[in-house]
Amino acid sequence: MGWWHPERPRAQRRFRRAIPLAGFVVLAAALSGCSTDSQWERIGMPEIKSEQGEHILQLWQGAWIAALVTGVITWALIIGVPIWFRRRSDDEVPVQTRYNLPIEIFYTIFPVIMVIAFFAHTVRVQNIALDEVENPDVTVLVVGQKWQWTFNYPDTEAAGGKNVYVNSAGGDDIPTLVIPVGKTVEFDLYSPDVIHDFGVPAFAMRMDVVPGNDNSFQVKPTGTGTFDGKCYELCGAYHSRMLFRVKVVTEAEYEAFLKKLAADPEHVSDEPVKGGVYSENLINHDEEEHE
Ligand SMILES: [Cu+2]
Repeated sequence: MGWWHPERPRAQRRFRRAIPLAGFVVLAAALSGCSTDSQWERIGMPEIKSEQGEHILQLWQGAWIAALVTGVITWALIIGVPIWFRRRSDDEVPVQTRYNLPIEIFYTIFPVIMVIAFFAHTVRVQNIALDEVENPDVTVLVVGQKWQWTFNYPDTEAAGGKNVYVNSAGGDDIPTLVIPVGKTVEFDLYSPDVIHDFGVPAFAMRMDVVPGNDNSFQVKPTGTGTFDGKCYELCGAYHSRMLFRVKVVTEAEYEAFLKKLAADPEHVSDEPVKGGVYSENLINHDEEEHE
């Protein structure tokens, strides 16, 4: 093999050093930026205000770091190899490689390991995010109907044991769901008509509201403030109107809010409000049809 150009072994050595170096640089840059102060560091996620959401944000960041490290190594190979191993003189015969067993084993096994790692972390974080404690501090019966949200507070009773709820006052009014900070809040999801999806970006949580299958999830808000919520499932003509606000307040403010609500006849009903007149007609109509 004496006819090999003397440049080649040096190029190969340089190439071997470059791969771990590129990976290390990306990993170091990514890990040092693994805080949540800016949207760049959160990789597009909003500021997260729930304990469950923090785990989801970490999964999101970790997945991007892993994908980026893989990407940089792959880009370095695609761009680097033709440069490092280019023909350096006209009378040179390129090295005639048919296969490289270690590399073939590497690029078969490594993606499988990556998929297993992504899967394991996703399952781990999903289990944390969907974990429910036996006795949540607050329970809200969330009703998604065509086309608005109603929030019943079954833990609270108005005079005479009546139900307390919040929904839209009609027109452009958006209902506001008020919950206390630092407490475990359970959302029991109910739909009288079609599939909706109850979600709050600031909590990094959402879940389908399926008629006949009452889902639930819990969040522990980590900061006060007012956040946007919406329906995440295209549910019909006025799906875009299914907006709501979430106001996370201190416990004292929360107690005062419930007291005020219970004293307001507009927010008190005999039974939990599980759909407006429209959906009640729809249910009655369906039942008549089935009789
Ligand atoms: Cu909807």
